[in-house]
Amino acid sequence: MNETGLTEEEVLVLLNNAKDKDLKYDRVLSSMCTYPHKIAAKAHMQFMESNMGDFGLFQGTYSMEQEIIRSLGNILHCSSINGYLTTGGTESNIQAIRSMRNSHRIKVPNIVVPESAHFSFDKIADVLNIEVRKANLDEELKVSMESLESLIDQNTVGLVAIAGSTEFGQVDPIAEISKLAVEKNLFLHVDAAFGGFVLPFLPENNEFDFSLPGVTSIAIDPHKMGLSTIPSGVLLFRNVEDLTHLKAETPYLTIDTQYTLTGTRSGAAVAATYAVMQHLGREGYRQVVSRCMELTDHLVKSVKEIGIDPVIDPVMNVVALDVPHPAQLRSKLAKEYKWQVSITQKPAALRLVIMPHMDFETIDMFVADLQKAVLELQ
Ligand code: 0PR
Repeated sequence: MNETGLTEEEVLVLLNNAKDKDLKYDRVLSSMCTYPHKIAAKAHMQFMESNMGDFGLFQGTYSMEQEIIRSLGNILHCSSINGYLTTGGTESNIQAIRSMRNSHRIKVPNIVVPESAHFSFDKIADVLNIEVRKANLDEELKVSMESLESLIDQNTVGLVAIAGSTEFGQVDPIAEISKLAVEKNLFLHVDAAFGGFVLPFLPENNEFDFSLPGVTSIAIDPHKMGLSTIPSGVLLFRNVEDLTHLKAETPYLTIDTQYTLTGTRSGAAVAATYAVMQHLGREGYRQVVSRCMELTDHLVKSVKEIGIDPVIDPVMNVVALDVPHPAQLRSKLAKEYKWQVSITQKPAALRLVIMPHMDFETIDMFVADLQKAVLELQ
């Protein structure tokens, strides 16, 4: 920072220079984020000073947060819903596991998660000092029930299931896991950070939410397929007691207690999420998801025509392609063809996320370049 400040114009030049170095989403097939809906961006700007860490001062924003929680409870089949807006899937997962851990008095607690769990669970092991046991996947890349069950012991405080895995977009057998959780009296957290704004809007009925009696909490991110602004995650609990395991006294605020991990929290993200949910409605989200699925189907059909198969038939708008040398292909596509794609670990494949910023023409251009890049690597 200089002693004397710059003019607004000078600062805007600096901002534009930085913006020019950022990639636009147009050729990005590796991200679970996208452009926020216009109305979300507007709402975000309107509520930028609003701090949900002391929501006694911001009752209007707080009422919007409550409405988001109620609406999502409705969509995810729970009338007794409790929760709050987090910064995203990582915080929601941390808090869900922290609640499980705090509700038990076990010296060396563990949780069992699918091997496909997001890397936030590795952070959780470290932050919460809890053992995270990873269950094997079956050939469809869903968690194996046999492996999951074999890892449970008397120190297990809960299970995790994924509704839309980060790498493959796969959904675990959550109805079966829910049964097991009820039988063993264990908490069950569903990580629907990505899939939460996809599965309810697909024509097929994928059982993953509170309609399953064993599900105790769900993470769902408006800043991914919800078309809200960053940082918007939501953590939902079926039972209010599970939220109270996260309680902290806040004697000098306008509120007496906080259940959140962060103190100061973005009211702008609350307003943005509320605005886009009100504006799109279920019908609007159905259209967003249906278009992403049409694009995904088109992509899969096109790559099959050039001899490339998906690792699994896509369940949602995440596709992993079985290609030779995925890592080299990824860097070739980035350097020579200016496409951002990512890769999966096990099995190694090329990973594409078909977000709302994609269109048919762009997919066709990508597939043409993919074909060239694959040939060049042979
Ligand atoms: N759970 C699941 C299933 C996820 O896919 C992710 C993130 C998280 C939790 C964590 O969410 P937050 O990142 O909101 O804390 N999945 C993407 C990933 O790690 C996030 C992402 C988004 C990555 C945009 C890249 C990118 O450009 O792959």
